[in-house]
Amino acid sequence: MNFDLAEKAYAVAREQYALQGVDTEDALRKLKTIPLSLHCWQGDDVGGFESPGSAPGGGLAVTGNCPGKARSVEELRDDLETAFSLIPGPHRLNLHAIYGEFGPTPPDRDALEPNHFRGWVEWAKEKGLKLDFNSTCFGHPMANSGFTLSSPAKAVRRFWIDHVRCCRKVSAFIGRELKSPCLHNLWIPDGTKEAPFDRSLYRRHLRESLDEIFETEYSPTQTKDSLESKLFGIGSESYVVGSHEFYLGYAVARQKHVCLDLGHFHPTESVADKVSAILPFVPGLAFHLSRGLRWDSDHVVILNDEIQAVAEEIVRAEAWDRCHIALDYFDASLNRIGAWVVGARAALKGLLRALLLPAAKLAKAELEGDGLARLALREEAKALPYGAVWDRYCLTMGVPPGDEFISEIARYEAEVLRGRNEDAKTATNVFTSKAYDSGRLKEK
Ligand code: RNT
Ligand code: ZN
Repeated sequence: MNFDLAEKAYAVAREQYALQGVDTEDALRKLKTIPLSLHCWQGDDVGGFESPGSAPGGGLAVTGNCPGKARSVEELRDDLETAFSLIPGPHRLNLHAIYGEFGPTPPDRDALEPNHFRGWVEWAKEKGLKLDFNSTCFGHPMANSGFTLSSPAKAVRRFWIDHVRCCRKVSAFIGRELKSPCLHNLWIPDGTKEAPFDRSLYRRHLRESLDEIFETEYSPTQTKDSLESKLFGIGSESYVVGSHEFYLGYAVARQKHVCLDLGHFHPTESVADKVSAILPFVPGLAFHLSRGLRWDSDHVVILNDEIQAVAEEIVRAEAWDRCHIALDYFDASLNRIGAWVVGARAALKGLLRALLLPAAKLAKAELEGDGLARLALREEAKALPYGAVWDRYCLTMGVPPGDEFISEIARYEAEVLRGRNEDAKTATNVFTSKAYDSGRLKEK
């Protein structure tokens, strides 16, 4: 990058924005306080480290076979460090329960302990990162029936209730250690391919399971709970137990966070519009920024209208401590680290553009009922030189501006990823192999 040119471009942009009543320095100061929670599972196609060669299950599909996926916690951390070095701003990492350091004999999921995640906490302390956490209620024989917390089988419910209780304990431990509340998010795959006869049966079970899970209270300085709904999944096309309405009702009644995944609603439904509708009634919101192409396909986030609209609503809400922004997609057809970087930078650009809107002028037009000015101001704002402000942000944060990160990724691919031996990840999943104690499945 030509630094002289970048500086001149920023000086001009700053003046142009000032003419619109926007202080670019203010916008950058604000942006610097907004962390994105990067999803660890993009690094290894939602496999996890319970055993080599695990696949996600639960209707989640990862396509592509780009070489170099992380095969161990160490490799995943190396990849994350590379990604973080190319994304400006404060960082959080979103872990799933299957990413612990389990040793040669992993515990079953109902016996997870904070110790399994101590290594991540130490690493996070060293790198100045904060962590979030997710229960993993899929990719396990106890989820093979298509139900977990809502299962009619008591033993299955028991197993998953215990799993989620362990995960909340781990989350509280993480939050305490890192002195930053660790958001614990819960998504379950429960649902049916064909229409069930009794829809309320499963929802009753789910409500009771959640009530039992949340009996243990943790300080919100340590962990907060969020519940993630879904519209449909592969294998749950006709009925999803944890629908948006179900969790919205539950979250309002029990004061939990609602997690809005951009791929989990009807394609023409605006998730952005939900922000101001839900926020007054719950402690906070979580977002899974994603991109569904024709379905909940979890494509890499790009700066599209939807991301822009959600970013604008988050900025309007000014509820930074109540809005947790995470990424959720998985693409194995591209360099996985590059996929993290492109998506995170797109989300940050959306937030920056939202912070750079001529807010005072727009608010005035709205209050005066001047619909044309409101429309025109938004349209013209699209042509303002936010790219120069973005480059400035990257440079001041010590991260490559513009497209310079592409060569950094290429270098890492040549030096590190190409050397990873794919064959090393061929063993069977201990939990899907015959070694799993099938007696547990039969208990009623
Ligand atoms: C699934 C949900 C969920 C998962 C992750 C891996 O549809 O979006 O958030 O993507 O937990
Ligand atoms: Zn999600």
